Amino acid sequence: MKIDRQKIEEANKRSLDSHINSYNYLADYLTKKDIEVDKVITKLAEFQVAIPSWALGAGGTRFGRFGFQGEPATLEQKIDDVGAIHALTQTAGAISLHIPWDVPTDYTAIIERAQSQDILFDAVNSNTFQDQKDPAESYRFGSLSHIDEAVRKQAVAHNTEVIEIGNRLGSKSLTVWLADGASFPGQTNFQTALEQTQKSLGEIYASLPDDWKLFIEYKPYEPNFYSTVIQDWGTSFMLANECGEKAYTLVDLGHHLPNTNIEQIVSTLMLKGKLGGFHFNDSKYGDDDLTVGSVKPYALFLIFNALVYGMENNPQNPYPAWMIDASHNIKDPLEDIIQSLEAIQEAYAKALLVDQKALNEAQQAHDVVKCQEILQDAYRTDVRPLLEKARLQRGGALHPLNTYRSLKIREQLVSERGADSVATGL
Ligand code: PSV
Ligand code: MN
Repeated sequence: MKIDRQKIEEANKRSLDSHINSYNYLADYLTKKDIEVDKVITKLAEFQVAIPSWALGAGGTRFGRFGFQGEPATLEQKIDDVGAIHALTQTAGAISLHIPWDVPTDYTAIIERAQSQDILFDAVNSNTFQDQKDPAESYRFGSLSHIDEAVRKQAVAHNTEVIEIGNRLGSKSLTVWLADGASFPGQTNFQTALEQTQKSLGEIYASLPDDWKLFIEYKPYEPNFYSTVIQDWGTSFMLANECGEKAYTLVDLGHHLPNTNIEQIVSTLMLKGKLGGFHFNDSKYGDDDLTVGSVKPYALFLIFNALVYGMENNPQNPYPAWMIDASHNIKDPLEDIIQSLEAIQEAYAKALLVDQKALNEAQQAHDVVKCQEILQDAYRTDVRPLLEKARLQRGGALHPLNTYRSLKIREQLVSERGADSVATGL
């Protein structure tokens, strides 16, 4: 199912006047504050976030899963779902595949399908946290960190295969999220596990094409509940440094213990040129995988403030690969992703409004009150008309969620795919 551009335009017409009024008002207000509104719009229009192939169906918990009607059952359908989100939001121009859930059968057809919907293939993700059918070796007690060489070899070979698959699709990066760890004290030797992991990552790194990047994700707990081998950004950073210059840390917002100062982590990594990838979501307690911005929008803004500063001041850091990594237990997954994209763009837009020069001056003067005022002045601005303008310029919907509903996209998906179609993946 492809969304007809004309239908989006028709829907836009209904709220165009109100958009023009609010945009003109805001643009005037910002211009008087010496903000170059056109530049902000261009940055927003260029900002693209990859959608993970595993987030297009309903997620679940260890207590069960409530399916959502019309889920994409094939890779083709997953690409179409991302295509639909992108047509509306103009912010989701890439898909991130998980192997072996998403191995293409016909590469040419898959590439064409993605291209026709303006979708690129972002980072490919390996999976050594599950055993596949009749595996030669089991990952029950780890993969890249395993004490048994045969298991490590299998896990390394899988990652190498993922790179090959990604290469055929035009991906340029591999993300390794390692679930390895221990569920009980004494279960593993921390030092051995770390050393084996370093060695395995080095072997994967050796088969990385020259123009590829390796993203090393960290997570403090789950599925192991006592320890994980790559538990925090410091461990990831250390491993990335030991691998080489094409290896980077990947920050997933949900992979921090409560109240961690993520914006400071982002700043440190960008200063060191090692922030490679970024996964968006939100949480109240842990890796809750909630809609971006639904619980802590101010924290998201502060993180974006650090990201914007890094993108403007740290040429040593590559442009990060952005991805949403959320799970939708009760919402329509596509609606949830649209909400997340809106929250991301909103936080980004607000961060772009921060008067960096004035902030620096206030910092130099130790004017703590002013520093806070400057940040909050940007945060309190209603930037939605800027987002609308950026979408409009690219042919997207003024109001993606409303348009998704008024065009009855979910209903169409259900009638095409059936009510009981189930997405592969998490
Ligand atoms: C598990 O926490 C997780 O959400 C990681 O964040 C990965 O990025 C993703 O699964 C897919 O492997
Ligand atoms: Mn993640």
